[in-house]
Amino acid sequence: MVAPCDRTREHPAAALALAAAALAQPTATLRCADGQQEEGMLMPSYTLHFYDHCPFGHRVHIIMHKFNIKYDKVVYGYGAGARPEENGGEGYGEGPRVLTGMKMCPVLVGEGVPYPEGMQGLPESLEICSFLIARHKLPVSCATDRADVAKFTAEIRECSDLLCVPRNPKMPVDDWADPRDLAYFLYKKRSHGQEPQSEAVEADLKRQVNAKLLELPPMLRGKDCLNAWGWGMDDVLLLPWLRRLTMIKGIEYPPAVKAYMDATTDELCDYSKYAC
Ligand SMILES: N[C@@H](CCC(=O)N[C@@H](CS)C(=O)NCC(=O)O)C(=O)O
Repeated sequence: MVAPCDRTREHPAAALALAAAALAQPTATLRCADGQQEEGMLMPSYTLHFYDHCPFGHRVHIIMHKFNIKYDKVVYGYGAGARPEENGGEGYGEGPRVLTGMKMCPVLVGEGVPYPEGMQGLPESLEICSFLIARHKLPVSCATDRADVAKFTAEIRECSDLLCVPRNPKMPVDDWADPRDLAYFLYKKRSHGQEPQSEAVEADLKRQVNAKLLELPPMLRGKDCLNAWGWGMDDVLLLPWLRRLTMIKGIEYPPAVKAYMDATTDELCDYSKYAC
């Protein structure tokens, strides 16, 4: 399997070694919010533990990439850390459990990152974003809880969930490097009632997604962002669900939506190249 992005294959011992290295590494020059280096300030080193396909982890990648915060990446096989006895026999190894005791990503590791008691990393995507925003004084406006955005996000998630089930494992990322990763993924989805659908059902779901996307342009009140006062957490919360759509062939992005998506980049695999 070809991994198009630079990432390290998960292994419990390697994860621990990386975590320890991240803690021990000296600091470098701090980049501030506009990506410029600030004299005399120090940039802590970070390691982000994640799954490429995870929209929650994507929130953190967006923030770190936008503000030029350097980090090493450790991508996990999706089955790593799942307990076979709790998952119909699927799962293997320890995965991210070595960091937090939980089979859950993303997790941020690094010097000065406040770990909850008993953990070797900070879990929870929004806590990681909040920590980074506070520490690096990033100009990111807080989430507004806009009702129209919340409704749109819930609906686009709902009509794309089933389309992503068969496509996610076809993306060439290390989440699926081991056959046991796919087996666990399919088990997990099945246990939530999510199975691959017939062509006819998929065609209908694609129509729903395309219709939904037409609702987004008038909700973009700023230049390539949701709010008139600029890019912020509302965008960080929505964009990962739009990125997920790029693995689906036949999705039509209105020009304003395409511009909105293109305006925020990250370092993850470009799913659009592999849309199916
Ligand atoms: N509340 C968590 C949710 C993270 C989450 O659900 N991550 C998923 C991947 S998208 C996960 O780790 N799932 C583990 C599993 O299902 O085995 C956050 O925002 O960080």
